[in-house]
Amino acid sequence: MTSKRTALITGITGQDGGHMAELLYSKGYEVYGVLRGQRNARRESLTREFPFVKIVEADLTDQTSMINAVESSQPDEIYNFAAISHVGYSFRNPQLTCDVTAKGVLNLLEAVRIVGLAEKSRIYQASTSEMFGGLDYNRPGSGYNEESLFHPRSPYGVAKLYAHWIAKNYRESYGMFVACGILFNHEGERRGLEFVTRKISDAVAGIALGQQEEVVLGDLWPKRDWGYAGDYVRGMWQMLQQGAADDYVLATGETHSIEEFLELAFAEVGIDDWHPYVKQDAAFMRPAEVDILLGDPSKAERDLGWRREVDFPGLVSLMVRHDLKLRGGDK
Ligand code: NAP
Ligand code: F7E
Repeated sequence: MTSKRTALITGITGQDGGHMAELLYSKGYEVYGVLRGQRNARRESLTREFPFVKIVEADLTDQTSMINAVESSQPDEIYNFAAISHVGYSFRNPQLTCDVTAKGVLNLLEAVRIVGLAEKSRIYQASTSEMFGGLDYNRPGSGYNEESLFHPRSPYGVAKLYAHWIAKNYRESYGMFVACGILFNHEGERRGLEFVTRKISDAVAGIALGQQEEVVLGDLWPKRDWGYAGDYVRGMWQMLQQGAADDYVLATGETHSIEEFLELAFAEVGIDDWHPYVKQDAAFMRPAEVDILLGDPSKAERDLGWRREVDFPGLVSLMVRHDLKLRGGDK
């Protein structure tokens, strides 16, 4: 009889943590999730939505707790999603971002070595397109790929670049299976309300239902390569099933502005002109902006057989429909 494969997910209460918990459970894994804080507000929804997840209390910045998390779960696979992940917030809290998003990854890698699981545990590190930087520094051409230059433009991007390189360093130095997924923006029903896509889909639902009058945003011209999170967690899992660890870009190969997102989101509720409903405020602008992100997922498509299923209009539509339902609309 073969025993169940075991996975440890950090960032279990976040967007990708939820999608990955669902995917791994459907594949028959025993799923452990790292929950931080003595009174985490998301504990109740986590246990309600994913009763199968075994919670381990730990914090990425606390080495001892990470050792205990790895020791008690003995994972075959670790998905490291925990991070300060909001770019704007990282400008306001740069040291915390460094402690969690950069040094936290070192704590996890060391925990795996200290517990003696360097050969057993395969690790997924959540790297990001924010490491590339945008047009002025690093022209995307037909899309950034695994060989493109890095030029991060935020404390978040810089912290993730450290995490990316320390992950590669542990792969090269200790032969650990550490795969880095360089993921472009991925969104969906589980996206936090602090990110622009979900902020818009939630507000559009509120406006359509007469529950709010407007939405206040920052810059509308930046472009992002937006995909669906459910498609992307499949690619992350595939990365850990390969013969050797490597780095892969997951992206759609298309880029769209926030204005295009607004256009489609408002059209979904029958509003043709979104301008009267959108205000701008410098509070939502960043000291340095990444103007355009466009990814080239050719390597993942070729080597992993990864394919995304949801396109840009499909993504906007599913998010708006989800938020209409959440806010009590019957559409
Ligand atoms: P998310 O929704 O913001 O979730 C972040 C998670 O990290 C939350 O569960 C949070 O827990 C946890 N966390 C924060 N600080 C922690 C700490 N000190 N110790 C333990 N856990 C901590 O992020 P996501 O969108 O799912 O993204 C997952 C990962 O992929 C992140 O590392 C992100 O930077 C990266 N990434 C995301 C995208 C994207 O478009 N979504 C693209 C590229 C890379 P609490 O609930 O306790 O706050
Ligand atoms: O911003 C602009 C903002 O915060 C997208 C994270 O998952 O993806 C995400 O980072 C764009 C930026 O995502 C508002 O200035 C305008 O140009 O939704 P976002 P992000 O910064 O691209 C990458 C790949 C990650 O790795 C990150 O973890 O939208 N924008 N107005 C706004 N952004 C927000 N949040 N709120 C606004 O009101």
